[in-house]
Amino acid sequence: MFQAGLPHFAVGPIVKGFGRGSRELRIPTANYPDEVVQNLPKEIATGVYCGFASVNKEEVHKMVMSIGWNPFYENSQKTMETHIMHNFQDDFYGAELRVVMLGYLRPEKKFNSVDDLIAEIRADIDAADALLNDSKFSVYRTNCFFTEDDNDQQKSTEGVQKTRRRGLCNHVESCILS
Ligand code: ADP
Ligand code: RBF
Ligand code: MG
Repeated sequence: MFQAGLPHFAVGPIVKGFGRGSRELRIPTANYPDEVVQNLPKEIATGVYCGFASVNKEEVHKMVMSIGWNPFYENSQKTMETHIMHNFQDDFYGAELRVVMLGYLRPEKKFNSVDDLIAEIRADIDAADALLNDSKFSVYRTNCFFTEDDNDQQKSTEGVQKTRRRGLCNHVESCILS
């Protein structure tokens, strides 16, 4: 459960993938562009993670994330895709996705059928749902990383000091800031 490199914060825009998440699996995943994936520190292993996420600095939700080559589909490109545990009315391609990865759930697997893949992802979601209720994680859910404007933080020394005093914000890595 405890994994090198965690907690890990990432920020970036949501791009189009293969469109399989919603269509075939009924589990949509918001994909990061290659620049964010390439920016991951080496100690972040491929596999399935859980944590919190927000879209355009709105509400913070639980999330599960898959990092890797999706062995079931034999992708040639490494992806970093987040399923946000919330029912959204519409797509939000191009929006800013913020995530904090807090727990490592398992390595990526190759399954015999789509149904087996779906069942495993459903189990990941249930495990994440329970795990993230732990009070030790609430500090991340309410962290200023999800609410404060990075440009303001960079421009204003006072802002930087304020966020540092509250902690955690200075851990931001893997960022593509607009
Ligand atoms: P793609 O292959 O383009 O990533 P998906 O089928 O995985 O397509 O669908 C992902 C898209 O669905 C996201 O980019 C986002 O716009 C939308 N979406 C809607 N609800 C969710 C959700 N709960 N979690 C993640 N993405 C969602
Ligand atoms: N793909 C795999 O090939 N093997 C996996 O073990 C795997 N685990 C996943 C776990 C989660 C929580 C999520 C959201 C996705 C996972 N995927 C896995 C990726 C899945 O194949 C991918 O979301 C679809 O291909 C749509 O892009
Ligand atoms: Mg996707």
